[in-house]
Amino acid sequence: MTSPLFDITGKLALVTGSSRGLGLALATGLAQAGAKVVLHGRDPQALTAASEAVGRAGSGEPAPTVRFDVTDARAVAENLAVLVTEHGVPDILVNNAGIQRRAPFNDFDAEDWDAVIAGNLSSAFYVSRQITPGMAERGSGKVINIGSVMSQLARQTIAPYGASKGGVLMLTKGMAADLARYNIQVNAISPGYFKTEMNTALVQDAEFSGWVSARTPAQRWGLPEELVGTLIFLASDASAYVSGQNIFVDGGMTAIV
Ligand code: GCO
Repeated sequence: MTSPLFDITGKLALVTGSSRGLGLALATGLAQAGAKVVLHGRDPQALTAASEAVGRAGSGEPAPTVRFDVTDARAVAENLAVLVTEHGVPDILVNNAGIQRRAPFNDFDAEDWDAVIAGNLSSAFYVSRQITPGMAERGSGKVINIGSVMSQLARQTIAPYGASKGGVLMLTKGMAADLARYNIQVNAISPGYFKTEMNTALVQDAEFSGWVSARTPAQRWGLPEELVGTLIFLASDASAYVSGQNIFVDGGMTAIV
């Protein structure tokens, strides 16, 4: 018997970057919990497949989709205005969209930096800024920003990514500071190492995969569906007095040296 505190039946959710990877797993979990999930992506084929898969996981009907570049503030504003007109103001916003670029620091150029900051940090600002005023007007809302163990840790070749994910945690706290008074809770989930497309090269690298298992107390990569429980907590009334917080879902990685 699930406590009604965790009930998100009928809630409207928007998950950015949900045509594949962690975003698709998060969207599927919300649909399985009874939410009406709007999917977002840029690849029309991936989005169509995701719409059908999430539909099967939830209501049976293909999930609604929106397609725009989260790094283009105007496109975000225009497309989310249409979403709100068609579906209403989301109850749950998951800022998941993000990219990864890996290179030694001295090999990054301004374009790489700008792309990673825009894709991982500015995108969360652009999308939230279009949705939270409507949440404030309604007097309720849940924003979950997706951080990373790299919000707190660093490793070679991903300095821009870590900077962007560190910014996501401080954006989370800043949004919580301004929005909690409107009964909008803003929190973050920070995944550890998960087997997703973004990490395919790492999973296939036996040495790196061995390092992940040795560095993680759970001694394994995470499975995308293992993020869903934390998401439902932060997306439901169970977290009504939780704001500005970050939860690492990382098999214990950030708890140890
Ligand atoms: C990397 C990985 C990591 C993790 C992600 C977990 O290159 O080390 O992409 O960044 O997958 O950050 O949250």
